[in-house]
Amino acid sequence: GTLKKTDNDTNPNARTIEILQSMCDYYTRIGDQWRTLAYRKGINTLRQQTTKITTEEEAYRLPNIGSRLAAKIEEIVTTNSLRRLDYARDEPLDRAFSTFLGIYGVGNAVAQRWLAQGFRTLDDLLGHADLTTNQRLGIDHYDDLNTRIPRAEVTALGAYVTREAALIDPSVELLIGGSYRRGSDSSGDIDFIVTKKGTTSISNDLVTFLEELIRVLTAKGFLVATLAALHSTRRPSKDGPGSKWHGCCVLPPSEYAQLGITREKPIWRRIDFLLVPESQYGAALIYFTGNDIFNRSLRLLASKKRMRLNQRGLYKEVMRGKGRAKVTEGELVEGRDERRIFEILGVKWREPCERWC
Ligand code: DTP
Repeated sequence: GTLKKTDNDTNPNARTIEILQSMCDYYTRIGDQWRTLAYRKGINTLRQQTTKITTEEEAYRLPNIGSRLAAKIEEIVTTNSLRRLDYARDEPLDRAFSTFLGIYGVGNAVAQRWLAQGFRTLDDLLGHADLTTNQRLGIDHYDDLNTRIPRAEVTALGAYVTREAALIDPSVELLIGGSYRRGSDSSGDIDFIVTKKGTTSISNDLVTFLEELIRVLTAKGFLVATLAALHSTRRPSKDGPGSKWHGCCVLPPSEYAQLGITREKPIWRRIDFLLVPESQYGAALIYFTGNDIFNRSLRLLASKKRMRLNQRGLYKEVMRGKGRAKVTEGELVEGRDERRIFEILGVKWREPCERWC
């Protein structure tokens, strides 16, 4: 049977998960990767339970839940809160830090620097800090860009883009990856994976297609901001220059109405386009479907089999040269076919909706 994540609203452990998630977010903010991972695994276990876990003993018997996490689960159920979280929240610096991390493109280093400079609120930043164009945009649209996108809206945004794309070049294929492909009822952003049959590299016609799509969607008022332009990569990366575009989009008001949503003004949504040659499509699908923990476990599995998995393909490690000139190189085994990559790795196929961990 398929193991599908239960929806947040119907999960008997929803409240426990919500509080543990806040704790997990806190550990992410302070850069504690080990605890972040432990919490995420525990949360994932709780999501799969069909009954409410109320005691420490019950929790401890589940996979990926250790004694300390089990104790916290009982504390949450009996007190409806977690003391540790209340302490973390009461730190004014932590509050400011997490606010700053909510700004698009802002990471630990920038957020820390602003704290050290004495800034505590978004208004402080707007008034004094030396902001990049993107940071300013991230502050101006802070609430929008921190709101998850309901699945129905992702579907509508996707249909809008696909319709325009087909008018430009019907042979180009577009697919929405990320949490949407995993069946999530909401997504943080929209990740379009764009490919064309027969391509073995990011060919000129793929790039020309995307340039034209962006031009048309901008002219129609659908795309409202560019965060990373197609040719902004300073150093050509391995996927070649001009392989991705990041920006913001809004759904036309008439489309909102069709979804049965009335909205004063449209909400800005984050949207990405990634160009992928067909020869790498399978590996790219795996990578951009995630989730990130599932990706990490597949990569670890590959390395145990002396292979390497990245967003371009599955590679076999081969030794070349002799003596001191000996080097390991990757030889492409499979890139095109998602199922084949699972097969070669020797793992059972998992539908996107089964890739939560
Ligand atoms: P969300 O609903 O929050 O958007 P998501 O779509 O899973 O969740 P992203 O849009 O940030 O998350 O990223 C899309 C996919 O890209 C993700 O599911 C897995 C992959 N990915 C992103 N970052 C990493 C990473 N650091 N390691 C491995 N895979 C990653």
